Amino acid sequence: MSSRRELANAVRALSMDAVQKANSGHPGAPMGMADIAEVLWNSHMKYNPTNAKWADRDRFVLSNGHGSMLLYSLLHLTGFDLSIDDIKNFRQLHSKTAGHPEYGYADGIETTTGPLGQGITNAVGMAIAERTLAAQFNKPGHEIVDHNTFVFMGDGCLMEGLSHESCAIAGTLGLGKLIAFWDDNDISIDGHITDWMEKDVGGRFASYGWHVIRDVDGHDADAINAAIGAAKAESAKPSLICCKTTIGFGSPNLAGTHDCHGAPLGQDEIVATRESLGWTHEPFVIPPEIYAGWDHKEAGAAVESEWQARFDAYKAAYPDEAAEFERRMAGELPANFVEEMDKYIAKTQEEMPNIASRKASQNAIEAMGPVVPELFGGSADLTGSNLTNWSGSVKVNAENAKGNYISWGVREFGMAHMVNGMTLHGGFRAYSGTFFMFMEFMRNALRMSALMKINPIYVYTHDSIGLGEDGPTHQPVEQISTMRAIPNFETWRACDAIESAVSWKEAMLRDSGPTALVFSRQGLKPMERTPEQVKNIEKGGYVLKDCDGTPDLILIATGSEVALAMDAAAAMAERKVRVVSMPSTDRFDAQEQAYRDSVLIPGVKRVAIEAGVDLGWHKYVGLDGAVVCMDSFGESAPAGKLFEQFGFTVDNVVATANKVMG
Ligand SMILES: Cc1ncc(C[n+]2csc(CCOP(=O)(O)OP(=O)(O)O)c2C)c(N)n1
Ligand SMILES: [Mg+2]
Repeated sequence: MSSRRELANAVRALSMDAVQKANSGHPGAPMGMADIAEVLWNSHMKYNPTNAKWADRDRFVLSNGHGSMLLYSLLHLTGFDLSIDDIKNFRQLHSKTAGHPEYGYADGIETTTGPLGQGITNAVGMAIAERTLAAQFNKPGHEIVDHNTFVFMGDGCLMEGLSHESCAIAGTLGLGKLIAFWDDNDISIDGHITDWMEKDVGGRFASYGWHVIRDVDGHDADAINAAIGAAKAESAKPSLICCKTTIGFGSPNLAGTHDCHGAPLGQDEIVATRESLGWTHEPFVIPPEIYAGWDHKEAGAAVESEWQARFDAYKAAYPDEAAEFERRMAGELPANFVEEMDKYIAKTQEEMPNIASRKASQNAIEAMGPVVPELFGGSADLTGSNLTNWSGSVKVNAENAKGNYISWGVREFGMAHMVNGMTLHGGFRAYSGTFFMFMEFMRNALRMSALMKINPIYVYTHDSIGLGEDGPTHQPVEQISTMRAIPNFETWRACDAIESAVSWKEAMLRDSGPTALVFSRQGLKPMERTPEQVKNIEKGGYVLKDCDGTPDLILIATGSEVALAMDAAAAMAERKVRVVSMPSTDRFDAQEQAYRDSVLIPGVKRVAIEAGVDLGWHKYVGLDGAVVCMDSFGESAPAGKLFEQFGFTVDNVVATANKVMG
């Protein structure tokens, strides 16, 4: 039988050889963490390589995503669908083995990592999801949800502010099944970290309320094994296992230095490393006894079938709950969702409430709540302003896991990446909430959810200068345009309660990308619509008010500026003016050309109105059109005064329109 060290050396060899072949990549971390990974994956972790998506598997997150070859080696060796050719294709176009682990590229990759601090934060979200799903579904004697979340992270993840946000709340919540390993190797890219790393990581985590296991030799399998055992035994606190390691372990001349962090070792050093490790096999050749030592297919199938038997017993005793569990883990909405939402939308159009769209958003959540039990909300300490809660909201906290709402604290970036983690875990449709301005704190989480094709919902209230007196620090100006620039990201800015309800419905129906719902602080006048117009809202842009014959001008507006466009059109009664409401340019762009041409008739002059920068609007108005917009930051004043000050008036729109029409 191969020794643990020999098994770990297979990871080292694959990692250094793949990086060498690609002539790029990061051999240091995989070689340094190989012994830890070997103990975890061979002796502790619960997973089935032939069914990577098994619901009750332990989750594994490589937060130091630059060490991707570590994960690829583990997936290959244990028997996931990742061949030796995939390993040889490391970092090549269309390979499963991208530079950093990419979610959806290969079985067993639980999240895309690379931006440091993000993986650990996703992992906290996964652990929150596990805990709450267990509380919602487990019954006495039937533990169908019961798994750990394991995270590897380096010094870089710990230096990132993001890790403070998520690890602090993980401690507060007492996430006992979260177990993180710190690759304490004293090295980051600039060299030895003494000059820039905090001195007492263990103390920091202890202060968060974590169970800290210090001074574990990350190259001593017995010590690692004991530490994991101790971590699993602690159920009231998350555990941090501080593993002292040597980066590039095995490389005689480069181990322990930053030179092996992110560059191939070089042919000569690889030869020397083979010798020092006693690894005599050719590159990409793994002897059968090593494969046998790693192969987890049989053990994985056994552990899953043991769970399946438990699930079958649960299903027999609680058939409805079992069906709900299966539906939720499959990410399918309840069968009556669309019907219920359409009823709610029709009712809202009938009642035409004159309310802020943030209130309309809350009303939509209230309508969805009883229908969609997987809805999980939260806000970064602005619940009363974001109106992200509803009458059925039950708070999740340290004492109570069986809820559907969380106060994330003042942690926007952490919130967004924890929500991503919950989404990746499965079983929840999770949404976050904050002031729109603070999307800036969250930007990389938005981007990562779009990149991963997952569907969290971002609720952003206080959408423009319309928020008034809080002033320019809180008034978004350029945010909506930059959000529209993110590929595979959908942004909605509703003009009234009806569009708000539709935007929620569309966000919920989206299954391969995230959605931001942008809402106002101030009241918005409801618009009259025919049923056909109500139906067209989901197309992202539609004719809200038309004229007879070909228009002289099309006014395009979003959000609070739609009412202004309507007033301006009324003031130009002598001209033929069409008003287009455009709650989502992303969605409108996805419509067929014929529909888009029917709304924005080719050749007709256009003016767009939005209380944000003009970036992106010339695509719709052309070079002979105009945009009534912001070209500076806002000011602190009542909203009405600000709209006047910045030109969002009927007079200015009419003057601009007249100039365009000539
Ligand atoms: C947010 C972010 N900033 C910077 C980087 C670039 N980067 C990749 S690895 C790394 C150093 C990480 O140090 P550590 O986690 O200790 O990794 P080790 O060198 O020990 O493998 C940096 C700065 C990144 N990937 N993400
Ligand atoms: Mg390091």
